[in-house]
Amino acid sequence: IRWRQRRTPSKNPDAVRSPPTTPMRYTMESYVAEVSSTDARTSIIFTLHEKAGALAETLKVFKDRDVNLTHIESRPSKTHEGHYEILVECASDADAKKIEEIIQMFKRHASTVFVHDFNSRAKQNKESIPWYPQKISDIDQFANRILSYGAELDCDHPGFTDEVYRARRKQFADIAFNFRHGDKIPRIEYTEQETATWAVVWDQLTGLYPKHACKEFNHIFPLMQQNCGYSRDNIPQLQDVSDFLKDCTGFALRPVAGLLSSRDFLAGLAFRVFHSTQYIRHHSEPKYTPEPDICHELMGHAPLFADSEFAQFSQEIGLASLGADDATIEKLATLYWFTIEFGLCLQGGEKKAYGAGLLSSFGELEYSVSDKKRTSHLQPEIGPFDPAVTSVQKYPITEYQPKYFLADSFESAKNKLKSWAATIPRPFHVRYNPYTQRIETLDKV
Ligand code: HBI
Ligand code: FE
Repeated sequence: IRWRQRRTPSKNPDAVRSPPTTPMRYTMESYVAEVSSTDARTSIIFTLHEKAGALAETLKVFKDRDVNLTHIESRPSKTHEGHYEILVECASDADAKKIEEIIQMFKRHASTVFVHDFNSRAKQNKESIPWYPQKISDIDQFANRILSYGAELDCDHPGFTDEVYRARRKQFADIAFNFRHGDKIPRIEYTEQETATWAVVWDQLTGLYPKHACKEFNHIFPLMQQNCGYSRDNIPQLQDVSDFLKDCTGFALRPVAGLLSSRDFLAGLAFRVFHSTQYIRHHSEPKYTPEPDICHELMGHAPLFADSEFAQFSQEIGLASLGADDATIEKLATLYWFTIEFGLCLQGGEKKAYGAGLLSSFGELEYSVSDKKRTSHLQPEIGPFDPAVTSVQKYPITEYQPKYFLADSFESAKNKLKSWAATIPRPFHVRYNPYTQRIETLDKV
């Protein structure tokens, strides 16, 4: 597997983290709020559900504190159906303390709050924490900011000139684009041609698994055949695979329309959500794909999310990424690369593959674990998995990896990752509450 646009910088708005959400007592309701202030005025934009009295209720927050409003506007929200965006401006002579109280109020009630303090940019940049999803449905927002639309193919893509393939890809992209948390993933009737492509990949890979895949993978793979439709002649449905994973470890699949930023992609893992493509590579080159496809996701990634330790390891990478600075996100994406994509582990004195990039690549799977030189490639270098070292290793994306990292077990990799993650400069701790499917944020003191 060779994906091109791997290393895309994540662009995140200046944003300040809101404190852990408390249950709503007040009926004030806001999904998103954005606060901008200059010496002259403070403006607040908030989103309200269309409901009689909702606006009056919210404006009461200002009235109760004697803060005079000099301007108010409303418009239907383009991003939240049935909601209105309200802009209010507070008078320049308003009491700063009162305004701060109001902002805190919004922080308690909005799922997302952006604060722009134009008077202290420098300070703001240093202290601002990138926004991150706090509840599982916040992941819906990622769909609006994919870096590339999965239906747009590069000119060197094997399906570039195939109109039928391109139309098919658009169907998949639209399904993913319209998917919302809680929806069932639409079932696909794969064509004979698509299923034939899957069978070619299946035949190649399943022959190598007994010898080269890690024991956890080999334990789970037959279970996928029994429980969620894995077979040579059937492309499994994402919903069935997701249901099975949910049963095993709570992991869920979510269709994705294109490439996500590392920040968004990793944030999904914090909620045990894995973004998966649903289309298959072009039939003209069944052994090659320039981007992740369903063969890579379902043969490479999905089985190990049914393993408890591997699931925990994956979630730890995700949790470490929440609100982290760009340099840390880069390190975590590198750790993801050398573990979840290209990881090896030592079992019974032998190297075995657990990374999805290896488990879905006929050529690289053998190359990565063999001690003998079998191909024209040089033998890869192998180092012990050590987050401090692994996280800064450079890597190529369009050829076999020259270096792999060897873990002792998923449990040990998880513990090493947790210790390393504790050294990430972040002024808060996060933990996941599986009952509410929310991130709980605790300030470090
Ligand atoms: N986006 N849709 C999608 N699929 C991936 O596998 C993916 C991604 N964005 C980033 C990414 N993978 C990783 O390479 C790391 O940057 C996390
Ligand atoms: Fe992958």
